[in-house]
Amino acid sequence: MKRVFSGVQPTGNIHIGNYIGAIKQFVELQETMDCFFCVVDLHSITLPQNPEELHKHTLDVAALYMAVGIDPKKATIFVQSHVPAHSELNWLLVCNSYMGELSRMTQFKDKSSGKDAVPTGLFVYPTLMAADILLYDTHIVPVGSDQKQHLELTRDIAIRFNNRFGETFVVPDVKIKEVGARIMALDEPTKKMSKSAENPLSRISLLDPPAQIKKSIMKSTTDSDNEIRYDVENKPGISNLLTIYSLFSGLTVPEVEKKYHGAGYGTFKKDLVEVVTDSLTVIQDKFYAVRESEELRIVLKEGAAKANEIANETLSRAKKKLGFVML
Ligand code: AQP
Repeated sequence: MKRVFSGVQPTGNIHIGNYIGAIKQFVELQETMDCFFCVVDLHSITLPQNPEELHKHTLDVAALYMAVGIDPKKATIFVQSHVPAHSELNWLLVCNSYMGELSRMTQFKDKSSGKDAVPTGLFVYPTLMAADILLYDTHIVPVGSDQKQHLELTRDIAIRFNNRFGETFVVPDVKIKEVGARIMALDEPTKKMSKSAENPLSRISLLDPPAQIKKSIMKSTTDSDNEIRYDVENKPGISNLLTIYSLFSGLTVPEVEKKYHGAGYGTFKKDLVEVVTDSLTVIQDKFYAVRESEELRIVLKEGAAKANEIANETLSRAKKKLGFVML
């Protein structure tokens, strides 16, 4: 059976971009593949985090995994810092990667730009991500398009290690959705929607109350010609909203365009509020039930045990290949 690995950082509340671009695929993949879904808390501290919020968001992301339909009987849900092999393999990979290739990562350039003091962790974020993926002999990594470059680097690192030390790692393939792989910010639709963007109206979080969802959508930036037509280059705002409508309603983008032919942006946005709110209310009801339950900690404990077992085997394999003495 093919193995799947993916993760989400507990850097804030999961937004509909994370959901549509990545997590919705997790739910589908768990039916046919051996899936590992991780809350990547070690990644999140590559930029400063408030400890109380980090703690809360870590449990929130795990509960949201379950609320959107990831079934712990079918998939393994765990927290990255509960599996020490991630940090250890990261070091082995840091020593088998180059400053040049890491400096070329656009996420590093974006997140470090304008900062006087750039955390070293931000620079080696991609080797930690490679460690996450390679530890589980992963075949497929479902992610949004912003992670494509990191995946390519993971493949390069795995191939290089295998060539130098002999077959050690499975070389993974990336899985990016055709529609929804890059949901844009509502206030600035040429930038991607992000958990850590300053303006809360730039995103819709899965836990936003209906009034907040309404405010974000009704205030979203659109052009002035009032024609509901998908055209990313000339009409990025309305095209982004059409994508969101399509993915929440199950209609294709052309079907949505047809439905709203001749209608104004106001009508379309009002209906979009309803479509998104209806879906998120169902998720939120499940979330609050799971978040309060004892089940969540049990799932994370069992997930960590299973993840540790597999990760430790791969780590030992890599250490032996490097020539470390094993007892
Ligand atoms: N806007 C997006 N559209 C589609 N997919 C997205 N993803 C992120 N943003 C979008 C995908 O969601 C998964 C989890 O992302 P992450 O937690 O690893 O963090 P990120 O990619 O850095 O995204 P954020 O939400 O913008 O977080 P911050 O603000 O902390 O940097 C990944 O598969 C990602 O591709």
